Amino acid sequence: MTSFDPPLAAADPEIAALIRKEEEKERDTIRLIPSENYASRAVLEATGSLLCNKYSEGYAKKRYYEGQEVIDEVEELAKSRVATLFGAEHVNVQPYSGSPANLAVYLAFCKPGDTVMGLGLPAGGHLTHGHTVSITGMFFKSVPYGVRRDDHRIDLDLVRKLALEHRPKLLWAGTTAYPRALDWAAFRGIADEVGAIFAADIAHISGLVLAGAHASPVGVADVVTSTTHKTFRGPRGGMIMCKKEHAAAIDKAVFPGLQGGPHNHATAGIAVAAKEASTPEFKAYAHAVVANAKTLADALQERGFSLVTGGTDNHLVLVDLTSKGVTGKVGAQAMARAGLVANYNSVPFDPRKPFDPSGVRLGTPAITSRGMGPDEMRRIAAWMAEVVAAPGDDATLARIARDVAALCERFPAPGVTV
Ligand code: DSN
Repeated sequence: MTSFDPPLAAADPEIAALIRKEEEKERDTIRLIPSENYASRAVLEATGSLLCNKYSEGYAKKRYYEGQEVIDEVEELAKSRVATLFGAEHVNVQPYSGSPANLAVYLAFCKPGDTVMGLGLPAGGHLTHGHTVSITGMFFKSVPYGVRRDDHRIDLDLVRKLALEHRPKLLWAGTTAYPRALDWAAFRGIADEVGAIFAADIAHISGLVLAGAHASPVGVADVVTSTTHKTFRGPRGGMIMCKKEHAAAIDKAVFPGLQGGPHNHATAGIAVAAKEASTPEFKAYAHAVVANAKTLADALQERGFSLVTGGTDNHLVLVDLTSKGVTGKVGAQAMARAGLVANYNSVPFDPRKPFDPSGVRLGTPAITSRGMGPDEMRRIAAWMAEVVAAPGDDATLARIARDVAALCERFPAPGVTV
């Protein structure tokens, strides 16, 4: 049998080589994309396990397939660990990722055509909070709210005004490119005033929330969704937490409403990540993510960069490169050649198109997982200043890329084995 079951390097050298190449990239570059992180070796091992072989439609003790003794235990362990971490009444760990988790919320509480409200994508919201090109903007009547023109912070007066006018069924609070803390209580108040379900999407900040580095919406919102691979540092996946009264509706929406069999290997990875997140080390990590983001923001401002909202409360910094005379795309592409991997991003009221916007989005979750601290944040800001001053200067970019790789060598990345 062994001869039919060779290891990856022998079975498929092409894919093995590509995985190794990606591992080298993740090892040798400074990864600044705020939605990315390094999953630990233990999380990777669980996620790459043969639990992927099993079909388990349903929930523990109520499956449509036999042989679930082990899977039931894995899923229940993942659920109870997540529930304890966040203080949640009910948890579902089956969503394949953040977008399916959010779709389950629509399915649980809305009918097609219902009115929904969320932060508009151009202001830092997520596609699935009702953006026009998303199914959530096509099948529901989406009324986006935005940020104020003067300080680029969420305009809660506008949220309330729009909510009173449009009486949404569902009100989202959650962001992908917004550097400030969210006022969960204010959203709760507005939802109550208009009889809306209040859904908080904490995909970007779930690791910060569970560690107390960001206020928690659990127990405030009716339902809380998250991915599991960002600041939570787990495998790619999704989870939903809700009050007990909504448990049946949420579970039914995930399965059979939207999905078939859960990805049991991902569930195991979530369980491992939840165990890791329960440690004092993880709490220190989450607070360091925020401290690093603040140091990075200050260092960038000292070098004349213009930041959306003038700073950060969380894990990300949104830089408007207009004053530096480069677009977000040119800036992000030059940064990548220098080993600083970020993504170009729209800034609020951006006059440029999303495919070549004015900003770059930076985040500290991955670099903090490597143990980088204030000195490295200042170093990164200095490199960024050099890059945007000479985005076409190949020699400068190559020299910075070498220095970046040398710095990375001092900070081994979790999960990277090459
Ligand atoms: N939009 C992704 C990001 O923030 O990178 C997450 O869904």
